[in-house]
Amino acid sequence: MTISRRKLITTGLAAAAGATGLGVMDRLARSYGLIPPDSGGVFGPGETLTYAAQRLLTRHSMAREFSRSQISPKPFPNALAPPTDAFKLLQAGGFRDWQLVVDGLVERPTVFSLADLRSIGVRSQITEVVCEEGWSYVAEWIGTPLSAVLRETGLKPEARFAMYRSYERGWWDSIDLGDAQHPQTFLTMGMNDGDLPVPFGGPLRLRVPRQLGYKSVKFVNHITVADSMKKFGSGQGSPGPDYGYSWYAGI
Ligand SMILES: Nc1nc2c(c(=O)[nH]1)N[C@H]1C(S)=C(S)[C@@H](COP(=O)(O)O)O[C@H]1N2
Ligand SMILES: [Mo]
Repeated sequence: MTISRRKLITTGLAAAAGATGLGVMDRLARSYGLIPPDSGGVFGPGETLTYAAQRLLTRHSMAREFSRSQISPKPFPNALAPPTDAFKLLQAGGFRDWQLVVDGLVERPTVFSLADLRSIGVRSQITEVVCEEGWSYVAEWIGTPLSAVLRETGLKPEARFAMYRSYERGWWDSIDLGDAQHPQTFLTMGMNDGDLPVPFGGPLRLRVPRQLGYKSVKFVNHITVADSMKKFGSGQGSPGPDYGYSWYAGI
């Protein structure tokens, strides 16, 4: 997309939102694939404008990467529900039986072990986890880019979102394919040169460094590629919007 076209669309969206509102903006945004799944919620018009503007302006931008010396010495993880017995059993086995299911609108639905993911290719990034509550820390994250995993499974033409679920009850989220295929979106297995500790989401956490911490779901065990988020939960892309947190949390 050329700059002038971008400008036209963002200006158009802003003008439409300010003036006659939502009908025009909705039509414009819809025709360019810029409607977030929570556009129908209380903050709907605002969410659409934020998401659309970010998509157009920062689709390919990178989250800031830090140097090794900037790694936070003693980050503390957010509080978690106590692990279930089934999880402890997996942990006792060194997570050799951990499975990541990738299904939905993919050419080849696949079950990956952690070793399978490693064999696809492992990379590292030093990025920041930023919680919406105002704290953050920098760590090195080691893992397999989600884009590489999706290349293994292939994507059907209708694919638009990657929905991801956690082993932890109630935790799931989704990102659009732009973010799913972004070079910094990793399925992480390691942190600061060691295995990813359980409190930080080990054995497998999806790191989405271009969005707030709550999108980086811990204990990921299932990814479903979808054309729409309508059929999941309350249809807004994640549980967040039900509690006032926007689905798109770009930083
Ligand atoms: N499964 C799961 N994932 C989760 C959470 C959680 O409680 N459970 N908390 C989220 C929130 S709100 C933030 S800010 C980050 C916190 O990451 P940290 O514990 O590494 O600081 O993880 C996110 N991922
Ligand atoms: Mo958070």
